[in-house]
Formats: sequence, structure tokens, C-alpha cells
Amino acid sequence: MSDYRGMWKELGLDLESHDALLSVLGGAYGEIYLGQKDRPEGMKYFDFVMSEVHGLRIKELMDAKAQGRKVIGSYCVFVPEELILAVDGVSVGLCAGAEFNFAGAEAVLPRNTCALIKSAFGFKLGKVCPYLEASDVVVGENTCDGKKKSYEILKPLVKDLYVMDLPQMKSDMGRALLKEEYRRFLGKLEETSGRKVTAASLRKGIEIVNAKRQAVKRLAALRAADPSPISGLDALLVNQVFFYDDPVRFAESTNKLCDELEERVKKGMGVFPAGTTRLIVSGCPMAVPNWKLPMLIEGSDAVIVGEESCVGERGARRITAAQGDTVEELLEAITERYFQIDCAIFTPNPTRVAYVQEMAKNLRAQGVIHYSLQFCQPYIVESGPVEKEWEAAGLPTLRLETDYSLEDAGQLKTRIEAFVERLKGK
Ligand code: BJ8
Repeated sequence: MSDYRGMWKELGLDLESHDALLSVLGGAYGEIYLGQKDRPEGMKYFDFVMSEVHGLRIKELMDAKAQGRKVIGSYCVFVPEELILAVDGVSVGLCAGAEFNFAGAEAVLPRNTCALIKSAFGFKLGKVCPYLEASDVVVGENTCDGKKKSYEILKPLVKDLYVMDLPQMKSDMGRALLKEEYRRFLGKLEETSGRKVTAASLRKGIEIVNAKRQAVKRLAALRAADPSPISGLDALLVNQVFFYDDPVRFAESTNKLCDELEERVKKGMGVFPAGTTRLIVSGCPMAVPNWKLPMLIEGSDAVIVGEESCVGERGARRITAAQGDTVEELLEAITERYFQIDCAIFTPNPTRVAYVQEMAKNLRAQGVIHYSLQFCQPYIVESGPVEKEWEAAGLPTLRLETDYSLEDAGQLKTRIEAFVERLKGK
């Protein structure tokens, strides 16, 4: 890695803490990812991205800023990258996947806050997230109560916080609210960038994002093969890099990986032997470097063949119709696409249940692991009814609740192994 210390210092990072974080992250990556057997060659690109996730990619953001482009950071898949690209901005996901400086986070937030929110605060207060420090605007949203209220505390800590007002019901009123919110966000982007959105710039933004979504959809479909040509850990990594990388380069690299995976499928090559127990993970998003659960599952004689998560199918499976000759028509198409996201913050949220069943059928999964972060009310509350429906439909389900620490790893592994045993031969 080149020497980026000058850049990190300029961004106001705490160099000592940041060095410690990178060293832990690098060690965990080496152990969890590089230790896997028979990985596709195409994963080398994603290894490279991860090795430069706080280096080269941040340098690219700084270069973009020097050219007058704005960096927009966010924590939720309801923030449309299409709109950001339409003002020539750069969209980045913000750090929230590691247990870092939780003591600092707990000084300003209740202890019983989910790990994702505590992580975002831990990174901010510990000054170790270059994405956050490089962001010209940080976008929050009133999704769950934890996030909604914590943005009030985040506001004075960041340069410019914009909070999206999102609906909670799939009603006509909810849809209208989402469209008006996206119109307001477009205004904010125009004001921040000094650029006017045109139908052509918005259509181009839609096409770029559609291409990267198509690429991850292609990857998702290839995992229907038995043996699966890629591990769940690697597929998750691709879905995580989705939020950081340049979108055009990401789509190209993912498609190149898929070309290779197609060849593997033709030859019957996989990372795990054919007949390995196939699982879907459904629930809270897993941000980098939250690899704990997939690591435990794939170390328990099972392979993950799909993620029903915002870092996965829930976030990427729908494509926006790039039709329309006016900004208004395209905004309508974007609203239509995002309004279908089946996050547990919606009440009721029936399409999520049905979609997991469809995924299980298409991907030949034998069971579902429902993953909730501790204190995440939306997903924990929803886990009871969804488990009942999946079990009734013949889809065995294991409900797990955890956080980012490794303290419960042994206990989780025992439960996963017992579940995999139950599924053998199904
Ligand atoms: S669209 S899932 S990215 S809100 S884990 S912070 S819900 S208490 S992340 Fe999410 Fe958008 Fe929904 Fe997706 Fe709250 Fe739960 Fe914590 Fe969560």
C-alpha cells in the first residue's frame, strides 16, 4: 500500500487509532478470506479493493473532490445513487460494520442500541472513517427509531447532515411521501453541487446503477448451481464492495467474475462439494467487516447461496425503468423502484416473507437463517411471524440474534451445526 498518511491526516483521522484498525481489519481479512480454498481468480480484484479500501479509493474520492465533484455518504439503501450521479456526485456507504470504540459510542448513546448504529458513532468519535470525513453531505433517514434519534446526536458532529423523511407504510400516501422526499433530496443535491439535474443526466445515473445491479443479480443467479461456484463469504464481499467502489468499474469487475463462474458451473466446479447443505441468510444488513456469521456458517459444513438483506438481494434485486423524457417521469420511475424495498421498518411487510420463499426455490436452499442484530426491534419483532410462515411453507428456519463481538461465536456455531444436521438429506 502506498503512503496515505498525509491524506488521512488532512482528513482529520486519528492516525494511531486508524493504524490499529487497519491492522485488525487486515488480519481478519487474511484469516477469513484469504484462507478459503479454491476461490475464483476474479476475487483478486475484490481482495485488491479491500486492501486499498482506506487508501486508493479514498485518494480517488479526494481527486474527485478536487475536480469539484461532491461526495455523498449514507447508511441506507433508500438513498438513491441515481440522483447523486445525476449531479456528477460520488455515492459511498459509510463505515458501520465493526466493533470499534463502542465505549465512546456508549458515552453518547444508550448501551442497548444496535451494533450498526454504535459502530457508526464509534468510527466517527474515534476519527477512523475516511469515507465519513471525506463526505460533503451525510445522509441519514428516519427508518428505525435507533437511527432516527441518533442522527440528532450525529448532526453537530458532521459537516452537513441531511435526514430523509421515509414512509413506514406501503400506502398511496407513503408512496407520495417518498416521491416528494426524493424531489427534496434532488434539490439538496443541486444546491450542494451547483449543478442542475436534466433528464439526460438522470437517465445516465439510472443506467449506471442498473448496470451494477444487473451484475450482482447475475452473480446471485449463478449461485443456484450445485456445487455453488462461489462461497457465501465471497458473494457477500462483492455485495459489500458494491457500496464503496466506482460503479462502472464495479460492474465490469463483477461481470468478469461472473464469466469465470459460468465456466466453473459448466465444469461442475465449486468451493464446497456438491450436496453441501444450502442456506439463505435473511435479515439485517452486514456492512464491512461484519463477516462473523457467514464465517461460522461456512465453517459448519454448509454454504450460503443467497442473502435476503440490504447488502444483498433486498438492496439490489430491483432495476429502475430508465424510461421517460423528463426529470419528473424519471423521478417517478425511481420512486416506483425504491418503494418496493421490503425493509422491516414497513408495517406490514409481507413481500419479504414471500420473496425468501421464492429465493429458496430458485436457489435450491434447504433452510433459512434469520439474522438480527441485538436491539434491532424491526427485524427481531418481524423474525417471529416470518419464521412461522417459512416453517409452515416447509422452509426450516433458525433465528439468530447477535452483535459484532466474537464472544458468542462458540454458542452460535453449536446452534448452526445442530441446524445443519437437521437439514441434511432434506
Ligand atoms: S432499508 S434494513 S439499510 S433501514 S440493524 S440500524 S434497522 S436497529 S439498517 Fe437498514 Fe435501510 Fe432498512 Fe436496509 Fe436500525 Fe436494525 Fe440497527 Fe438497522
